[in-house]
Amino acid sequence: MSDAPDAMPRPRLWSWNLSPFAGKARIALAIRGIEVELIEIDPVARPPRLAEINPANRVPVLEVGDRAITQSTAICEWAQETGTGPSLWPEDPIARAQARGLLRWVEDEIVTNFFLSMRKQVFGLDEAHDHPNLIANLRGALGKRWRPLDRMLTATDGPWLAGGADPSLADLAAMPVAVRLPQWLPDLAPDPVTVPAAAAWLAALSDHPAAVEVDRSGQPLAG
Ligand SMILES: N[C@@H](CCC(=O)N[C@@H](CS)C(=O)NCC(=O)O)C(=O)O
Repeated sequence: MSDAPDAMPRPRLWSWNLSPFAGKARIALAIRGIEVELIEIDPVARPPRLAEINPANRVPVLEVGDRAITQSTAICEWAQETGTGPSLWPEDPIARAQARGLLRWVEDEIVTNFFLSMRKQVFGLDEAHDHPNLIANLRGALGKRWRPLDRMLTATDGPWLAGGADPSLADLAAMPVAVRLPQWLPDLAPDPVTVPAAAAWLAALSDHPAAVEVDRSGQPLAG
């Protein structure tokens, strides 16, 4: 470890093991070869310091020196700019812009429908605001996304949404779904006969070496 005056302390990632957005940040940081100190939060008893560094009181947050980066995609972009491992984006500007569009689609249509339904099942509906059928509606919406996903994937030359040999961030964002869906809601998994590319995509994501990050928990903040 260097003791040069400008040596940067190891970044600290505030995370929750079950959060798909924190999972995405853990995955991107690991792929780019950036070691972080992982702080685990309890979502029902969040440490007061979390709201100090992120007034939205959400994870993930990355502390780099005395500054904090919020929003998982912003953390991943920082990892892209400062890390050295395989790129999270295609090189070509148009392919890169397309991959950014696909990331948005994957998060809005796949990650959110799946994890919000699980969150509502575990923590309960907000009686004042949520429709009583919300969980079933979210799961129904997820089931309707496999066909368009399958069509997006058959337009590429391999298992990944933006083509190429390595997954882009558009794919990696779904890695927590790829790992958790067979464990938690196997009946909702895409059918390998009717939507084979979608099923193969989830399988390729859960087989990827970075998938170990989905299960990675940190330590609660000491003190
Ligand atoms: N758009 C944010 C979403 C972050 C987010 O919603 N985090 C959840 C965990 S999955 C959270 O901390 N929720 C706390 C809350 O809803 O109060 C990102 O990409 O970082």
